[in-house]
Amino acid sequence: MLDLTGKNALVTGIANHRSIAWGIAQQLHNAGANIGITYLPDERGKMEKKVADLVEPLNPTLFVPCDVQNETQIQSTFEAVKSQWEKLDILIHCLAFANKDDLSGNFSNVSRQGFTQALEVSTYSFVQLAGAAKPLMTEGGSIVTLTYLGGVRVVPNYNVMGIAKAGLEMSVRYLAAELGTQNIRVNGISAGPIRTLASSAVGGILDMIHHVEEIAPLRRTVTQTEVGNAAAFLCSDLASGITGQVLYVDAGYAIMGM
Ligand code: NAD
Ligand code: 0WE
Repeated sequence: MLDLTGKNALVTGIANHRSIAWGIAQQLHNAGANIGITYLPDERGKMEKKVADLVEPLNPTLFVPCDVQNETQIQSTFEAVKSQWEKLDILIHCLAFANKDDLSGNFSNVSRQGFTQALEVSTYSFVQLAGAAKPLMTEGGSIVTLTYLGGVRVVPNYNVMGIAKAGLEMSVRYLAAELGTQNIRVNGISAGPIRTLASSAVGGILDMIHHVEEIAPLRRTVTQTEVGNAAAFLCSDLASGITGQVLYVDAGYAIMGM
């Protein structure tokens, strides 16, 4: 059975009740994991309050700010893990960012700054968090990141995020090869489009969702809970032989050719 009791799980990327990371955190909690949460802080502390209220039912034993563009915050996040938990078992990387202007129009118009920022926040952060988790996963572990089809095929307007996700999926493989010797598994989940804070800011997301509902074998999109269940599986002993993979949780959409 899927059992995560005794496992310490650090979850990044919760912004609100629609976040994929929220679906994942709930399913890890349901499977018995001890939960730690990181959030992206803002000046007024609004995010801290919002996320704290949301995650309260999961009784998190760690709740720390972590802007992945801030070296100090990444360091203190893993210092907190070390001092309060001693060991880490599960790391969920569930965040991405690109300038809104870079998610429409011609890809070749992307600026150096926009390209760099998208890859720093969405791709490099994964490598960095995995590297920081490595010495704390003393009993082995499981690392999961969230990716999208736009990283392997052209999805109109996904643009620079597609390049970031391609790098992310290749990072899954290089990290899996490196961390495998410590029995740390590294996998990605490629989720179908879901209405979240990030995706709702994208023009035409509802049309994309309706397209998936017509074409996908299951004739629907997926939910945060379904992604959360797949993540819980990948983090459990049921997936002990699986590493370096990208698992599609997309109602089958990506298999279709016509
Ligand atoms: P979301 O807006 O709920 O989550 C994005 C998170 O990224 C937020 O919590 C935000 O605070 C965080 N973030 C942004 N910049 C950050 C920074 N500098 N430091 C720390 N955190 C930062 O949206 P979501 O759709 O749940 O996105 C989560 C992940 O799922 C992303 O990697 C996204 O690419 C991926 N994904 C989303 C979909 C979809 O359709 N929604 C599909 C496939 C994959
Ligand atoms: O990965 C994502 C969302 C990524 C994202 C979204 C935003 C919107 C607001 C990253 N950065 C930002 N920055 C903002 O300012 N998805 C998989 C959802 C998504 O985004 C798209 C999609 C889909 C699907 C963008 C264009 C086309 C399709």
